[in-house]
Amino acid sequence: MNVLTIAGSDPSSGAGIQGDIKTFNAMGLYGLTVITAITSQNSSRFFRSEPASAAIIRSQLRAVLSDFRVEAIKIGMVYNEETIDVLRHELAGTRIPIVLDPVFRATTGGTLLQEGCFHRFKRSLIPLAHIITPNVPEAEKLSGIKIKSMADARKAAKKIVTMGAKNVVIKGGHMNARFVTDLLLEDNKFHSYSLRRLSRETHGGGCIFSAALCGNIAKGMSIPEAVKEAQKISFESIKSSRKAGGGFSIAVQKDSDSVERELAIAISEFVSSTKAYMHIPEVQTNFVYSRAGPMGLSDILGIEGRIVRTGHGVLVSGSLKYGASRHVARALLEVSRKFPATRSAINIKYDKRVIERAAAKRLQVANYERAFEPDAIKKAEGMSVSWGVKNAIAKLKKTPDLVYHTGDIGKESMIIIFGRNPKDVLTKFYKIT
Ligand code: PXL
Repeated sequence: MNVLTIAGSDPSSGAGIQGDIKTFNAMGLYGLTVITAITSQNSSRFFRSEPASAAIIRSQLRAVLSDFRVEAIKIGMVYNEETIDVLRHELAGTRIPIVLDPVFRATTGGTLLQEGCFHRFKRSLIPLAHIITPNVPEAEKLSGIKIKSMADARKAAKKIVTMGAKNVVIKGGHMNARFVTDLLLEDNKFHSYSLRRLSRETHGGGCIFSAALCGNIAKGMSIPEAVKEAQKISFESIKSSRKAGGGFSIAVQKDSDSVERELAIAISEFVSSTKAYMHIPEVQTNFVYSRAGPMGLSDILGIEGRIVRTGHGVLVSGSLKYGASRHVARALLEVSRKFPATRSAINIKYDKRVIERAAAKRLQVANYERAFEPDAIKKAEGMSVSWGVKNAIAKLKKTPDLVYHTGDIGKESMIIIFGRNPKDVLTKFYKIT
């Protein structure tokens, strides 16, 4: 899954482009970049910055957007008028959700947005934002409201929405309280999320929040869920910040759960494959990956939703959750009971040629007949797959690569591909399709 950050270069690698790439990487996302400016700073001082020209910014944007499918965009440092105009011009009307991080000053004091273009920033960029992520001083500057309480923050959030941002989250890090409370205004409803305050000031924490939010939106989370998870990610990275230089500690992104990362990477590869759409069944596709030694469905990560066919393409509808898949996960659970190294699976449309190719490539193929399924099993919700797969693999000595059935009245025929991990499953998918 691809995401794009449009931001400034930070040579200390805590914030800006470099920080965002690290955040995206840690989340299992592929991060594209458009550099708007080069700053010169370290962990204690901000020296200077130079903007990139409008022409090279425009060209970078067109280069990435004409080639990669981008699921979400983050905008950070824009610095000057020319950049604002290019972004406005190139991104107006895009359907890609934009997370706008209104950064005006660096942690170490440098200017990230020239004073003279504040109004242009408001007028041109805020209306592009699917969500805008100011901290308290930024929200005060945008709204003109002094924020001393949650009531003030609510007023400021409402004011910012009237400027054209669809949603707004005001980060509570700069308010003095034992807890940091982020306030979200989504669809006219307020939500707040609190975490214990950490007693350290870091460089990069704000960038991690907006990049993680962008990544979560790309993964299909709802706005409230994406904000809550982004708060957790930035909390964890501030907690594990390191004093890499002589000044501020630098926030360190913690790798997401490797099960989640590997599955997210494989799903994005699958949906980018030009032939995926031909193999999506009527009931659509799920792709699952289990923790080692699963005890039940809650140990199996899958898409809460499906990979769906859209004409000659596919897209992921829904985000990754443990326990989200019932059908493919139950099949995997059955196989992993007997063959514990098998931890991932995907279901695809039944096609006789696929089975023949799998056999020709000497893959281990097993099948069952749904017509032979006992009535008691048919009646018990969700038991059919377990029964079928268990029967199909009962006599196998080697772990199955594919299990299929040819359907029954009202039951679509189906192939499930199994593997050690999502990459292994994809390799088999390519081999046989
Ligand atoms: O965190 C805001 C930010 C964004 N972009 C760049 C920065 C900073 C903070 O220092 O340097 C380039």
